[in-house]
Amino acid sequence: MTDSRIDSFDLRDPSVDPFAVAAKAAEVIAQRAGTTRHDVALVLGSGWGQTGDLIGRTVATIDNADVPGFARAAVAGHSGVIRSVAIGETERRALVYGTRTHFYEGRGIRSVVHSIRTAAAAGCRTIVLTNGCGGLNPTWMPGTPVLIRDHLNLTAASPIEGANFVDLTDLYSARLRELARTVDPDLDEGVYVQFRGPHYETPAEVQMAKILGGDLVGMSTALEAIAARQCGLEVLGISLVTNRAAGVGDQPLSHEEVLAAGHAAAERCGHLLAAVVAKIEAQWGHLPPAGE
Ligand code: 8IG
Repeated sequence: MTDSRIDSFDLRDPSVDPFAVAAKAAEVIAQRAGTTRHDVALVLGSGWGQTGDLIGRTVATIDNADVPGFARAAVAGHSGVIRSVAIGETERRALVYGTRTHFYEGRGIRSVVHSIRTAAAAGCRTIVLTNGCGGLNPTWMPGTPVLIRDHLNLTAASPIEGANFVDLTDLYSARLRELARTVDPDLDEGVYVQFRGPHYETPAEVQMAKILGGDLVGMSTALEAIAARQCGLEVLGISLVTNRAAGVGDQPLSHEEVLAAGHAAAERCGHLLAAVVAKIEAQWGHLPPAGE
């Protein structure tokens, strides 16, 4: 970032360093939340909106619009706020994003991953990426949470700029998937396929995803996970199958169905997220608490 741009937080300006904007965003969040560090971040996707409340007590609610680089919510069912949540009865904090920017919104890929970079700048070591998606496995009823084991990024884009050859071999932490299974042993896992959207797939595209090794189709998480790995965050990805992917069931797809599946699954997903965050926190017991 050049001196003349030091006060510019416009992520679309190529002379602006997106990591500097993330650092500034983390500064604002720290100020509003009254803590210099958050430990774990969560991105709540379609169907996961209510689950944040179960993680702990909300200490601060921050409007996206007040934080450098963040945009307002664009999708119904998402709230445009960031919350700082005290994890259980501990001193540690979770940074909970109630919304995300999708690649299909056309605000640029830096905007898509800004929340991830901000989480890393805020001190987080772990990020839980959730989403609503279509399921290819017909035994996954709408409302079934599935762990992401790996992904296929079909957006033809990357959030990483320049010659940074980031290793994605173990992008979705096997350790965190195991941890999630100690909470909910019935959790299945699968390969998440990110399409650009915003239209859903054709049945032929869903078949293509299946032949390529995919199990879940969505529009968000792969690009965020790549950015998270570049920042050194450990990633847990959890999809909520809100609908059968096009052509897998005999129903047409609708956003209303997505919201209904989210409501139906709220209890299982809320308990899952809260217990996973508590267990992540517990394993850090020997480390200094946030702020030290
Ligand atoms: I919710 O069936 C949700 N998001 N690409 N396909 C894609 N994204 C989705 C779907 C789906 N359902």
